[in-house]
Amino acid sequence: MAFFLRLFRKKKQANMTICGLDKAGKTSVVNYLMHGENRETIPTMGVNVNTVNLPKLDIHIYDLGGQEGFRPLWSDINERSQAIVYIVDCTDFERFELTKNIFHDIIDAQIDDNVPVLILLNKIDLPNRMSRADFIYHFGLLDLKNTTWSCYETSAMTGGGLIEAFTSFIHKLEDEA
Ligand SMILES: Nc1nc2c(ncn2[C@@H]2O[C@H](COP(=O)(O)OP(=O)(O)OP(=O)(O)O)[C@@H](O)[C@H]2O)c(=O)[nH]1
Ligand SMILES: [Mg+2]
Repeated sequence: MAFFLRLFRKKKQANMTICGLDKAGKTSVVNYLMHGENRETIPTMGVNVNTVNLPKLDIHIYDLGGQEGFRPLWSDINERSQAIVYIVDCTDFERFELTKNIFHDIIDAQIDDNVPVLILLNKIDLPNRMSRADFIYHFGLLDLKNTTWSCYETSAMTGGGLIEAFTSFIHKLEDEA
């Protein structure tokens, strides 16, 4: 009986939000995940939603617009998400404090402690970038006591690091489904 119930049980759903400042590479990362290649993007106006159908789980990916005017939309979506991906442009030293503050506001005010957080240090194909170790320290990741986080270097231009970053993150979501 349990076997038949499993066969006909409705598949689990999870929302995954992709956050980060405008031009960090959120849509480019989603494009690489969906199509296996870099595709030209335009700034996201509001939010794009894509669904990935895995055997045990449907993941609804919310790719948020990062421009200032769209950021007030984030909290409602983050509050309904089971996973957060936060993307930082590793060459954007000028807006480091801004993106750090926005990140910590999400962690402190918009998600529960049990929501896993994947941080991508994106655009590693470019020169003059911050190192992962410096980033982890200065971004305050070591101060996060209750959040399960992981941090990977990625390039949505070459695809570098994306498989490594998402494999264990998505398996974790599947296991929890
Ligand atoms: N060199 C390099 N360029 C990238 C990378 N990822 C994104 N870009 C470029 O950065 C620019 C912005 O990328 P998007 O993916 O549109 O950025 P976004 O975070 O979705 O921006 P908003 O939608 O405005 O919030 C585009 O010109 C991309 O081609 C990367 O890993 N390396
Ligand atoms: Mg975008």
